[in-house]
Amino acid sequence: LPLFERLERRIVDGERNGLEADLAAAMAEKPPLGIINENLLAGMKVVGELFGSGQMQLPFVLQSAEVMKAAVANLEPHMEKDDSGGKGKLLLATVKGDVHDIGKNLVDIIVSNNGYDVVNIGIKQPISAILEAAEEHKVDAIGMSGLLVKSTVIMKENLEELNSRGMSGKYPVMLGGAALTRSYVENDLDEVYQGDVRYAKDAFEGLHLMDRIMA
Ligand code: B1M
Repeated sequence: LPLFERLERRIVDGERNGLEADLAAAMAEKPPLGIINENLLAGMKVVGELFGSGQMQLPFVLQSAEVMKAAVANLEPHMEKDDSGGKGKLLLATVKGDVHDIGKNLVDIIVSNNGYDVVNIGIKQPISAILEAAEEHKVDAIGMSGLLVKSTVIMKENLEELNSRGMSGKYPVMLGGAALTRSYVENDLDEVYQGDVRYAKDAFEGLHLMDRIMA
């Protein structure tokens, strides 16, 4: 297979052998973010389709996710960056009950490479832990990620918790993840949250939202 198709195929097949060499060759042709967006994410999309239609079993999905993570970790040091920090601080968490973190970690990379500080507290985080970290680190915004349909319900409950603790005015909230839709966030959840809640379709929109929040 040609190089870029081979990279996509590596994600689908969960094939790590030779990954570094292919990534090095790919970086001679395009920037790391282009490789992630155009090739690696295309592979993850296929994985999602195969899994969703019952043609791929969970352990293989996990292997694909691991190759994806290894590829991103390999590319990350080669990205152009302004990692001086200081433009503002974002807390990131995957919500309670949800282990998916590839998307959240991409948001972390893009936002922190563009002059923001990110406090990434990981997966399966209950709202109590999210709020504790937000207060401790004095963040400017809270970002929650979730890929399961049930995570969209958890996000709603989390916003209600922020309301009832009187913290909605303090924390703008950014939400992302494949199970969300823009209209669910911007219509339904906007009705629920007394503060500012916004939807980010991808990591770049997350960065633009941070720019708007801090403007
Ligand atoms: Co899971 N999984 N999974 N899985 N998995 C999905 C989400 C699913 C849609 C697959 C499918 O059926 N087609 C399905 C959910 C169905 C539903 O809820 N209706 C599903 C399921 C069912 C499950 C399990 C329940 C399976 C099981 O155990 N039987 C289980 C859940 C465990 C749990 O969470 N409690 C499970 C487990 C796993 C693995 C562990 C094997 C693995 C995750 C590994 C990991 O993340 N460390 C995994 C994977 C890899 C997927 C798919 C195939 C790929 C997800 C991914 O990484 N995509 C996924 C299929 C799909 O999404 N269509 C699927 C690439 C990533 C970059 O995209 O995270 O969407 P994404 O991020 C995007 C944007 O959404 C956005 O930016 C990113 C791009 O720039 N974004 C944000 C994300 N978060 C953001 C936050 C922001 C801003 C933007 O601001 C805060």
